[in-house]
Amino acid sequence: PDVCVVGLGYIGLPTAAIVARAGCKVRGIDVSRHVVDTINRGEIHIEEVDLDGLVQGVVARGLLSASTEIAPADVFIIAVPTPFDANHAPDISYVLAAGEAVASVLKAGDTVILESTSPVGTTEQLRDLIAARRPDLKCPGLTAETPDVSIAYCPERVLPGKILEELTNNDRSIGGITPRCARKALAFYKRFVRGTCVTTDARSAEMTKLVENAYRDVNIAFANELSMVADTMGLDVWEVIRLANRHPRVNILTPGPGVGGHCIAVDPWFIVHGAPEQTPLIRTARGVNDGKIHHVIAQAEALIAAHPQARVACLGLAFKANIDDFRESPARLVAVTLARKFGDRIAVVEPYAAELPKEFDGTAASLIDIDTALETSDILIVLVDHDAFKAVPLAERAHKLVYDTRGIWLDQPRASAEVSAEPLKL
Ligand code: SAJ
Repeated sequence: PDVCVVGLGYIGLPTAAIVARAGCKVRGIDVSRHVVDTINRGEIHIEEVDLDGLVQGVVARGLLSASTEIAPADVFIIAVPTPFDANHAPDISYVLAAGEAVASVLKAGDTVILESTSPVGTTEQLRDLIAARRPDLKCPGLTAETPDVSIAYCPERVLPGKILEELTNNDRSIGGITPRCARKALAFYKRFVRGTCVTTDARSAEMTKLVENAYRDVNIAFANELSMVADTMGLDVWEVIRLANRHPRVNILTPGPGVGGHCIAVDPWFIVHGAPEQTPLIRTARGVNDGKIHHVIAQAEALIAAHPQARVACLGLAFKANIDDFRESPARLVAVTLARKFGDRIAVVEPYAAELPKEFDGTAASLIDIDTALETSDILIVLVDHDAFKAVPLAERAHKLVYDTRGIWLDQPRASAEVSAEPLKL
């Protein structure tokens, strides 16, 4: 089939490239002229392992092209953002705008698949929109007769940094507006997915995606809460978790400076918004994870203030290890807050950055490499568990004061790891 992917971001572009590699002719649509031009040159506008070579190859073979204009196809995949507003209410306007565009070129026999993380009921809203725009087409769930088009929800569940691998190997949930829609979408995904594709209804598939990320958020919140309890009690949280995880049915996740990224800190709100009375746990977990950022800032500030002559290196800006994505990153928030408060005493080490992000403008903080940090800094604040940081041997940091929010240096002498501040109450 000819395929049209609407939205060429972190999900849409890798998906378009993989579908093209499977031999389909793919047209990618994006509102950004820059994105479209970049892809048509065989280049990419986002960083993801191995994506550059893949895109270059499928563009060169004429299998993938990009455009700002929608055109007829047999299968449409919608992969546009679903942000939330100031009240944590989901904003599905990009999905509906994409639906409008798709509706304008839809024909009998086509399949429309929504991949964007969406509140429960969005796929039905998409169907209603298509039905309203195209009264000439019979839409699924609205007619007793065989519908003209199929509409399904199939969430992506790939991990940034492993997108191409996970796009192919992960299992997929495919939720049809009707079982027939699910089977149509299933036949399409089977072309390029090696994992098991499980069919269900659209609403269950929508909820499944939200539940996966809320599950992770709640479990990270448990680890983060433990880390704050351990600070208060003067315990080493890493030791406690290591021992507890020896229990066959316990698997506590890793504390950190808070939860970043574009999914885990966002998607739980879609559930809370849909059922505010029933979600005290999910809401509280969000609060714990956001609160952890402020706990780390306060602990770091106290440590730095207690050593007025010390020079400080913040290790990492990315939202997690070994990627160059600094958006929605607790590490970045911690580092910029310290830079604003302590000025030129603060340096930042981020091997994935060529320069400090904009919000550091006006601060006296500098970007240095890890070797310089080890030579010139007295205090090291570990904010990201990049492999490059993990690899620093004890001999090079034993004499430093270390605040290790990620637990990457468990051999660090305890005395120097202690934060001299009073533990914080949140
Ligand atoms: N984190 C911790 N401790 C942990 C695990 C993670 O502090 O033990 C932090 C990370 O440092 C990061 C944040 O949580 O700041 C999220 O990182 P992540 O690696 O857990 O997840 P993401 O946001 O990169 O990708 C998630 C994945 N969802 C799940 O694992 C349930 C991915 O499969 C989804 O496709 C993706 O969200 C998405 O697009 O929804």
